[in-house]
Amino acid sequence: MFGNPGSTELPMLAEFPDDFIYYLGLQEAVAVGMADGYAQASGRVAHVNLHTAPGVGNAMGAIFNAQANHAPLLISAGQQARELVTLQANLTNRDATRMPHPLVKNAFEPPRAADVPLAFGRAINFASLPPKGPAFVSIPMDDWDAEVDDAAIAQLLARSVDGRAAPDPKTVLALGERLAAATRPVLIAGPDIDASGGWEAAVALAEKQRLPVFAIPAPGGGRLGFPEGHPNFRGILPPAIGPVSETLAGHDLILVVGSSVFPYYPNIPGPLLPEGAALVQITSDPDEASRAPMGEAIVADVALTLAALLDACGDSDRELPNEALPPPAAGEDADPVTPTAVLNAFAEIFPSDGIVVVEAPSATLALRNQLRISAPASYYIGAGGGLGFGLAAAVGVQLAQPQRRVVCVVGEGSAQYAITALWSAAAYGAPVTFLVLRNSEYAILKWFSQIEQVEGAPGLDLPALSCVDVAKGYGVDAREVSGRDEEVEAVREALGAEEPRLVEVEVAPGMWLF
Ligand SMILES: Cc1ncc(C[n+]2csc(CCOP(=O)(O)OP(=O)(O)O)c2C)c(N)n1
Repeated sequence: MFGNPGSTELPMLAEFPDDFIYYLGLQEAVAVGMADGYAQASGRVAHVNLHTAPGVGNAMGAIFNAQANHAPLLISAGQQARELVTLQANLTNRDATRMPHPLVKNAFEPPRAADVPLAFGRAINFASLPPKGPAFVSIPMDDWDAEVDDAAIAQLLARSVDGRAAPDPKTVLALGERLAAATRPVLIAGPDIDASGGWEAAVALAEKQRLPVFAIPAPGGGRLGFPEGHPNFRGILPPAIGPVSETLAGHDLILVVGSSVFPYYPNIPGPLLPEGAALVQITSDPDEASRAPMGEAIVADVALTLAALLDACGDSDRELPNEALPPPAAGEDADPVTPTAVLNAFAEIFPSDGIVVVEAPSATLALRNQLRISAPASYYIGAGGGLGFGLAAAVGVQLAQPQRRVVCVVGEGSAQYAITALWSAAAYGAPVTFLVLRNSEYAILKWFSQIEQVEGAPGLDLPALSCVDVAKGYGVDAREVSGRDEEVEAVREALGAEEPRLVEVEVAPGMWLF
């Protein structure tokens, strides 16, 4: 259980069982962010417990991220005692189930104390059924004294729900035939390929049908859906309508798997699809299918659909039209060092089974291009774009995957939104390496200013902001380094440590695409 407690939650935490661990987040955004990372990296529902109205309020940005990430979370929150709710005693959440809307799949406050276990079971099932996401239960603090029916609890504990839906075989056969008959089909790989366990099937399909593969638009986007060092991989789609259809020009069948169509960001208008192209989306999320502005959709489990599609089409002798991506650039020799050079050096020492959690907006594309991560469950970025995911999720991912090393690559601006996650990393011995890229500005917002033709916006510079002393205050060993060589030495040492470490590198300002 992740959480931050208050008086309304103490009765729930009484006689906390030995076979549970409580991971304290010093602010609710951190508690939810850790739970999000843990849920995604473990594939299981994570429980996060929040403090009545103000705790839920603090957590809202992180709940927004968890929803975008399709992270299965049971979110519980305390509530005033039932007999004091109507007179609205202090800390009453006056509309507890409305507050987390529209960010949760279901929000509920049981009408009777005896229904609390059933309400928990219901929320857990909501969270884990597709599309996975957060579900919320509010519990009046005096409910924990109520007697429950042991037989009913035994029934609840014995339950399981499985929501993996197989696609209609006829639809898959027809798609297989269309794929084989297409002249220049292309695969667009989204985050639910990885989350559904469809990574190998996606690779096998691309190889069998000789499909060039693009990743869905970034920055943002969530997990990777395809190995980025694979010869079929062609790069990352740009994040706007016009540029996406320009990039996909010449393709006659666009197969989008495990994603919305598309996670666009800046408003750069243009045709939704290139001339002569058809689009088919495979998603387990009816909402993603419903809101797509073009194309057809199959709503079913992504991994099951990929496996069925693989069976439905034969080997193609189609030529792969383009060369594989060029090797990554090393980056300029500059002072301060460029993010490209920092990430190029990092790629040399990044362990083959390492995991990266990213929240470095102006350097995300450089990171992708330098690392070309090619293993499943190895890359996490907030799909929603709300800052505060990075540090907290990195701790949660590390707790879920103790045998792998987690590196959190983070901008010094982004780090502030969940900075107290450093304390949780130290307190629970999560040996995350935090690699802070300090450029003393909100670089991506300066880049956006150009796109949006905004001049003179205030609040885009971050002078004298360093994470090193702050990290020490939270119990994390931290050092500032300068240049490639010092960075490599410090990160290598951090990767060998048994506790969290923070390495901050001063980098050149600006936006870095490679
Ligand atoms: C909760 C939240 N608040 C504000 C923003 C807007 N925002 C997007 S990127 C960014 C700057 C991040 O700064 P930093 O981590 O230093 O990265 P850089 O852009 O310099 O690479 C901000 C403030 C956001 N995405 N989420």
